[in-house]
Amino acid sequence: MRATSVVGTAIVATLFAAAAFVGCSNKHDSQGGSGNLGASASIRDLMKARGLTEADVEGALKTYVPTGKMDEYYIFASGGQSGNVNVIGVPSMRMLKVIGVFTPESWQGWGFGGDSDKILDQGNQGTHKIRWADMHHPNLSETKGDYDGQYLFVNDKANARVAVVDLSDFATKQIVANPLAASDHGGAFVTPDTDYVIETSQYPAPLGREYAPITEYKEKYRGVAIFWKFDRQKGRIDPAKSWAMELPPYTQDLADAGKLDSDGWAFINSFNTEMAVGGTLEGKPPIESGASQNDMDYLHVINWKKAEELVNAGKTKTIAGMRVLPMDVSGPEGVLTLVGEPKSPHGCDVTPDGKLIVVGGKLDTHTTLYDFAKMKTLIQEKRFEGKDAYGLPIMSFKDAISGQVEIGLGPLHTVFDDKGNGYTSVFIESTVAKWSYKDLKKPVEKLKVHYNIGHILSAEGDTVSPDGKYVVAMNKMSMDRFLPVGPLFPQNFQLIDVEGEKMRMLADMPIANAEPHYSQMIKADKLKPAKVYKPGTNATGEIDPARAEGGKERVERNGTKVDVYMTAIRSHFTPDRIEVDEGDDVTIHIDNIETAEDQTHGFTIDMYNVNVSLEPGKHENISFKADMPGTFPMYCTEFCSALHLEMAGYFLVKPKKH
Ligand code: K7E
Ligand code: CUA
Repeated sequence: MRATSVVGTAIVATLFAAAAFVGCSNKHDSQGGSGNLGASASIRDLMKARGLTEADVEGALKTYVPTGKMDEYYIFASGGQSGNVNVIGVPSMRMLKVIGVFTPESWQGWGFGGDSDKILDQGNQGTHKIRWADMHHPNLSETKGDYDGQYLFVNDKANARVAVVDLSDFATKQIVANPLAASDHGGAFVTPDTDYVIETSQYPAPLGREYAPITEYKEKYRGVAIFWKFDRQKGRIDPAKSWAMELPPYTQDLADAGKLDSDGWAFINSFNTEMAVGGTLEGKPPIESGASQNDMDYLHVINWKKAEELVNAGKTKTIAGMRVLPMDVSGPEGVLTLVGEPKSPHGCDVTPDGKLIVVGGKLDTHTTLYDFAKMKTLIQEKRFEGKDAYGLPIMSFKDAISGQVEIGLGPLHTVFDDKGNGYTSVFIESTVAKWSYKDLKKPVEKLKVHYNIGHILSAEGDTVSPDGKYVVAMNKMSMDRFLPVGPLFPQNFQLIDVEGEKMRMLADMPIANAEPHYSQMIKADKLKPAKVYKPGTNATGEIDPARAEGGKERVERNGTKVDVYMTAIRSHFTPDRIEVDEGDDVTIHIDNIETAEDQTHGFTIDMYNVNVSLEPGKHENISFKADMPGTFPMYCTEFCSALHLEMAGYFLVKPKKH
């Protein structure tokens, strides 16, 4: 149970005083609100009636954002298996948007016949058209180690892909498909100036996704880290300038880029250095137990600046079209070095000063703090205690760390505030542990969460200058927190106030569409989203050469190819009738020619699986074969005006004579 803090009591006391002063009456509540509570309801009566404690009222006061006021922060949350990004306001914990990324999202018309299909197709793997993702780690673009509010990068663990979201319109602009690995996890982490977006594999497999029997695991299976080069001018990843590093077939897990002192370096932890491959049907132990034999797994310490030089010097081999720096180069060159980490680690988080790497051990009760300066010296002086099976040098664990902090049962991820504190999610205990990475003592405080916290995030937490203020516990379970909705429960984000001496639980937010993994929180005033598009803007952000303009609408026919140039404006489409022959290849080039903000139209052709969202100025190219003869209404799917229902027309497909 929560104790009421001194701060909380003070706030509530002030509130009561204020209520007494105005008599807490609703004399001018004609705008609604608490009208039905009666003119004489005092705050205390209200609390009593609703069964609220003073701590509850404090939480409400600290998170309520009245109509007309805005939140202070955005959260960009992984949408887990939904494959899309959830955008949430803080402190209100209100959902602001779902950004369609890897998965069709029909309100935005993401993946229903318009140009977004081409972006989704960039993420196809092999012969498979992939339309879902297991999104884990969103990362905001950085300049000098601070979020700059320009781009968001996300990874797909299930199909090894990375996407680029442009925060000028909150829309996905690019998906890159990893050509080397079939799954990833350590991504999408950015370097301090967003030169690179790092994506590291999870489950080892032959690079380039070749077949190799599982009995050849040690020889042929590999891990990999891709350094996707980001072209800030274009706002796109440049695959041609990207490269990769071959890693041993240990199951690489989380990663983080160094900053400040450790800029130019990256860190990836791993589990299953036993290289267990399962075989439960043949009576062998499952991967889960085989992977927990050794006392130590390996943290991979990568000097990516130097790796980049070696890549540019041509020390690579090419696999599946990508330059790959092999281990027999990176090991001896001091570019890839290992150091032990306690059993089955999970989180890997660099402190804001870049001096320490905090690793949480799922099966250990500690977080371990690796000292970057010590490791750098060990690598420079080639002071190693041995080599692994792949010839990679191993540093002594004792010499590489500055200490360990006894956290509790199942520490996973750690985030930071502005005062030198780390906040670690403790999975098995279901707590947030607050401790100081300056003095490495036991946690000063633990706060219960409900339940099974996975990731944790803090305000501007991955920057060189975190804000403190808020931490959010991202809980896997929500038993007894929300109205029951059947056996699949929502997940639970819990907003925690970390400004004062003690952590205070402020609010719960059910996440109804996914199991989120990581999220980041950015100060809202760093973003400058557009309110309307420049006329003719397509899904890639360019002015489309095929844009339709008012007065120039037309239908062009060339054999069986039909191009329709169409505009949408309250409350009609021009043209509003299209007649084609069965089998024609139809492209509708459609523009919303509105210029006023929030005047969105939608466009669908019934039964043709076509739906696009046309925000003001937006252009879409919709291509399909008119393979189904008949009479199909087409209409605007957004209630845009009083005559919205009249914003309609017909798409007629004349049957072929057989
Ligand atoms: Cu769920 Cu970051 Cu993929 Cu931990 S990971 S919880
Ligand atoms: Cu346009 Cu409804």
